[in-house]
Amino acid sequence: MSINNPASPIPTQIWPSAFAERYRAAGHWRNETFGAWLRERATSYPDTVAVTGGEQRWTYAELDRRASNLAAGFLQSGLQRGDRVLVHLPNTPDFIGVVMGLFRAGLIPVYALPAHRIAEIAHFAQGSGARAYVATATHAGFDYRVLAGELRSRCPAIEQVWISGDAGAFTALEPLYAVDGSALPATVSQGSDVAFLQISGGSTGLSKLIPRTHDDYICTLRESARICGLGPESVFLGALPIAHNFPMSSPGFLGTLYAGGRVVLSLSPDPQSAFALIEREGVTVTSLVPPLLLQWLDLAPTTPHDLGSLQVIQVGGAKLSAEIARRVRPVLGATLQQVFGMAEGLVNYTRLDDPDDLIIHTQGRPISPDDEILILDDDGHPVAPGQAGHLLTRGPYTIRAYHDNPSANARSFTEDGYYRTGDVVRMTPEGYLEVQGRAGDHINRAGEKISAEEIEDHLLSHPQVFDAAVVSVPDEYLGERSCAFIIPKGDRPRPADLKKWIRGRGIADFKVPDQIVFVTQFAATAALKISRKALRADLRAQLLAQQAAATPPLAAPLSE
Ligand code: AMP
Ligand code: DBH
Repeated sequence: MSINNPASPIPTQIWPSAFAERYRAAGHWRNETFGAWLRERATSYPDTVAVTGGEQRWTYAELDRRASNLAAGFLQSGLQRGDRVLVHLPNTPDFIGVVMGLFRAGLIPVYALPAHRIAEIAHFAQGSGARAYVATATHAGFDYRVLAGELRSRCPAIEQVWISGDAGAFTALEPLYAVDGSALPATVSQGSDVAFLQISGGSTGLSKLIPRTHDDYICTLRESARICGLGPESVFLGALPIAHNFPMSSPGFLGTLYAGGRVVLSLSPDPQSAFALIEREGVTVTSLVPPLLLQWLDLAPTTPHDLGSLQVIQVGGAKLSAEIARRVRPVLGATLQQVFGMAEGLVNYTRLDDPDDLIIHTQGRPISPDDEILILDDDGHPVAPGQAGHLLTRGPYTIRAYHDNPSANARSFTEDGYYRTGDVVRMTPEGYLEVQGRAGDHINRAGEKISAEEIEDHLLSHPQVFDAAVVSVPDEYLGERSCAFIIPKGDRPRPADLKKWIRGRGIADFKVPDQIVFVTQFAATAALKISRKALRADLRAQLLAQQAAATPPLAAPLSE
């Protein structure tokens, strides 16, 4: 085990023994591991294509061999079982090769989105105690080698950097595929070991790290694949970034591989790229966020591509309106499946054979009968049936704790182990959930969650910002967009300069405020003791009222 960063413990995820015994007895946890099931699939159908991306096509046998070789290469470099490795790759076969290689070696991937920049990556590196970073050379106009250089100087604990493509000053990933890993065992892990660290969208402050075990994640993959009807004939298109929990596991690319199907990867989610792949590869299922679905619905009627192979379109990550949901079958010729999930665990699906009413109006019901659901009022009492309240949950694939984060754990989990999702839901008489909104202060921008607090902290470090409050504003296309209210200090910065400056802090582009409104004061702060939460709610309400009245800006605006 690594002694490189003794401050960051090896991740664990522990359920009380009575629960663990129950989940094993019920067959949710079967002591399966990623390394073992990949080997099993590769033995059962070696020549079936597992992964396609760009011009590459890897069979199950090839994926298994590549995973072993990478595992051997990673271990030869000095990494040891339990070490954390940041994975910062777009939708390429390398993503899947690398994570399968890490699993086989008992190394722990830490997932990052291609949109993440140095601020997020350094945070993940420090929080996880990672010793290595794997990235692509360039993607969507961004050079990850520059980021790698900054990361090495900020986080000396990162000893290894592997780059897919032209490695520049770093080590190339490609030669690791040629290391002979045939002597490695299929797995060195137990089902109860942590397989990887997923990241939360960050409802308060910076993203938190989510340790998921082989047992719990394979439980969600297996059941998700069953609920979505996946099998060896299924062809899943990864159009959203596959580091996201949704296209990774609900059932996503991992659930597809678990079911023996084929994964097709698109570097871009835009309909032009995706439609061509659907036709070429005979895609049967894919997962989208609502704004992307809108684009697909817009372009499908005139596309020259044949989309006839599509059977299921899953939509999740943010609330889908019933009006748009209704258009899926007539326009795309596929069954809509709503998916309401979270990287912490709980996933709800509408079932493929549900009546239209449930598919269009609800966000589904939990995967497992052992998913426990509480819907509570503000005082912590169960609401009357059908009323809206705070959703809390625990179950066989919902975590009991974040990695190394006592204060977040104290906030996010009850004493008896329920996860406070932050979502406000109501339950229909059929036991389906309708998402009403949320209690927390994040912005759900097209499925990407942005913490108001994280962005406020960035803004507050600008010399011309006296105070800042970031709120969500309804947006016809994105679902929500972000608006930063700013009280300037001295000369007021230009909104465009402020946006440029905040981008320069090295954060993901989707977190840069969409709108900036300058005000002379926050009216609500007159009460002094008002919480940030109340302040944000107040500013948001003012903005909405003003938009509704279509009158000029707020109480004391300076400019927009
Ligand atoms: P995260 O914890 O970052 O994985 O984000 C999960 C959150 O995304 C949930 O708690 C919800 O707030 C939101 N979410 C996911 N799917 C849906 C959906 N289908 N409808 C509404 N909100 C959703
Ligand atoms: O938004 C999410 O995080 C999400 C949505 C749908 C998720 O994690 C999932 C399904 O598993």
